[in-house]
Amino acid sequence: RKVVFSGIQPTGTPHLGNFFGAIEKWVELQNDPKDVVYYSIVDLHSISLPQDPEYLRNCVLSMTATLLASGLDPSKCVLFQQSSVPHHAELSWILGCKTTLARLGHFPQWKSKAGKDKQGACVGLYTYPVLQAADILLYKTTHVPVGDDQVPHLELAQHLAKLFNLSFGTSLVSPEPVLGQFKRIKSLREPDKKMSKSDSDPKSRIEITDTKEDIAFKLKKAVTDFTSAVTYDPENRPGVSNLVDIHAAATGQRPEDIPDQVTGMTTAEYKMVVAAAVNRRLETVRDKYLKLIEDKSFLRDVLNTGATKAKLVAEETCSDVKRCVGLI
Ligand code: AQP
Repeated sequence: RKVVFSGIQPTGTPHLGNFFGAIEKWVELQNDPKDVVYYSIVDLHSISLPQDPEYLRNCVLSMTATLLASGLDPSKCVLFQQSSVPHHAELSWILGCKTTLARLGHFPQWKSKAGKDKQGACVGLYTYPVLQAADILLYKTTHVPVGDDQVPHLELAQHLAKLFNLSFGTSLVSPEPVLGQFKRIKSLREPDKKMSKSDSDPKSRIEITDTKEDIAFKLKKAVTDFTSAVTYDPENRPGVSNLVDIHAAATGQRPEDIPDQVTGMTTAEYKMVVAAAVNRRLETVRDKYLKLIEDKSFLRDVLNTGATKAKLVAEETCSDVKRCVGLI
């Protein structure tokens, strides 16, 4: 039996990177009735960078609607808001007391998100991977579907599980990553950066709920290069190759197989082929989202039911760890 856990931050509307890199895998993993599957909207993580309270509140509900519209089924998985289960913060504190500053300083996410003024960055951003380890370890998770950017964070969870089991005799489980089939999707404006919810330029990403017109507009504006033909060469032609990656992911093909299908096409023409493919993949998700977002009390019910189920397991693991380290 697998126990699956994964999280997504309510920092905006999920984009193609989140969708192809994580959510599609989430939907697939909920389908084996033997497995126990937890998906969390990790709002505690999201306040490690400044958030507007009203925007954050709305994002939790719109994220819930987007995940349900993408195919998550609350009868097959436990979908909940992280801050409604207080054991995440509690276990995070305990794990943090055995995590060195040196280990946390190496994480790429800290280096990129803290900016140049590291002394001015907040503690929550630094200890983010410890909270992520707590999220995973609380449910005795065996499998964590993540984008490849999250693998270093998962290694901390593996390290802490082993360390606590050896030092204190806890029975934490060391989790394995489940990587999506597709590469990291890049920003449409700066293809050397990943596509991101919190990028200040909305043209850098295609959101799951974007209209057909939005999708075509953003792809039209996508940065490519001065070569007109479509080739797949991520190293030397990151912009065009990102479009090929998006096209491949939207149609379930290998990126290497795409250029032969579009020989003779200019990149400008190809962008519209990609736009049509992305729109086809997203249109039912978008329609379902628009219906779901109208019913806020249903969305809150889904999250509350999920939190009640999650708490039962989280409470048990947290109490066990507290006993082992001498707090109970
Ligand atoms: N560009 C991407 N390509 C592939 N996978 C991606 N993921 C994120 N961006 C890409 C995967 O999506 C999952 C949820 O991510 P998250 O919301 O927890 O945080 P993130 O990785 O920091 O994503 P964003 O969109 O960049 O959010 P912000 O801007 O708020 O930081 C993860 O499994 C991640 O790997």
